[in-house]
Amino acid sequence: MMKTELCNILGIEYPVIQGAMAWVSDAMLASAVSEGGGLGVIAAGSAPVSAVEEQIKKAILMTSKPFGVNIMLMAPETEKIVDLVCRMKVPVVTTGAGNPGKYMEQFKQAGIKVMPVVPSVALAVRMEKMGADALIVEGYEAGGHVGEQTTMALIPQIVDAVKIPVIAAGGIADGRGAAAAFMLGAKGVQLGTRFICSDECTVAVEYKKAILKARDRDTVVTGRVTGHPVRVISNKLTRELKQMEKDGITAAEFEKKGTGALARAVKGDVTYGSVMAGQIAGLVNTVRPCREIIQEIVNDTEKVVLEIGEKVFSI
Ligand code: TUI
Repeated sequence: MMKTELCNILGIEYPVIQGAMAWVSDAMLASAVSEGGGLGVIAAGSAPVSAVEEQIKKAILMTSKPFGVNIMLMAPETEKIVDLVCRMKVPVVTTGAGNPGKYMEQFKQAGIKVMPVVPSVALAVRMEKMGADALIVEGYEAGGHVGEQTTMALIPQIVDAVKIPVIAAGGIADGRGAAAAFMLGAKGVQLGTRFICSDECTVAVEYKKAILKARDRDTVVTGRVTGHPVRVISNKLTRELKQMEKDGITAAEFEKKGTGALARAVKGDVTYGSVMAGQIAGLVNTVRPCREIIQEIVNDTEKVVLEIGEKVFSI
């Protein structure tokens, strides 16, 4: 069975984490993933504290299994969200888009398991020293805010630099991707795009259809001028943004045009909204219950590791 030390640390059945996605991963999606044996994660994004509290309360009612809350560190109310998750003693916190160092002690005091997203070996080592329970290593293939390093290159380098478990994210949507990540030394996998195309994900059907329709080259990275580039599915908005970037748009102008674009996509405007998705979107061709998605990944990962590996070199 697909079990790793990460399962024991988090109290979950399978080392499959649902990537937090602002505006997308709510209590409905997170509880479905946790009920399916993985770890569901509510994204706080830049939502008000009261809305995040409501989602945490919902998740507590919808699952008795562990779940997580992701804190996006660029959000304006980060400190209040940190206080909230500590007060509510959510089982797991993941962080993204910044260094959570100054909150680590507070999380640990509340008995919360902490898994920061780290984009480099240096931050990975720092986070381990500060008491992180595991690390999420997310490559350039991922959807949303991305760094420059790929999953393939970054995972083994961070695995070699730390002792705590590493979770691979970015470019994984099936058992083959998961098996590859485990071969690189990961002890868990995190999937975002795959879980958008689940029955329980509450985004507009147009968002799911945009992913189902996407092919290998349909995602682009925009917003390099802002210092926090994002990967999205190409559409009218990205074509305009790319042109404006070529014409020398300023960071402030870019931010202004981008404001509200993710929410628009989530509500169904996939032409002029920001349809965040990873490079692996082309591999996602079905909308299924979270439980089935997890089961298929677990079954296929075991199959690849146990059966296919053996066949590769026997011609
Ligand atoms: O955070 C993400 N993905 C996201 S956040 C997001 S919301 C957003 N919307 C518009 C513009 C920007 C963001 C959409 N997708 N993934 C986790 C992640 N964290 N990727 C990279 C990082 C990261 C980057 C730098 C983590 C730590 C870090 O530290 C830098 C430092 O301060 O040392």
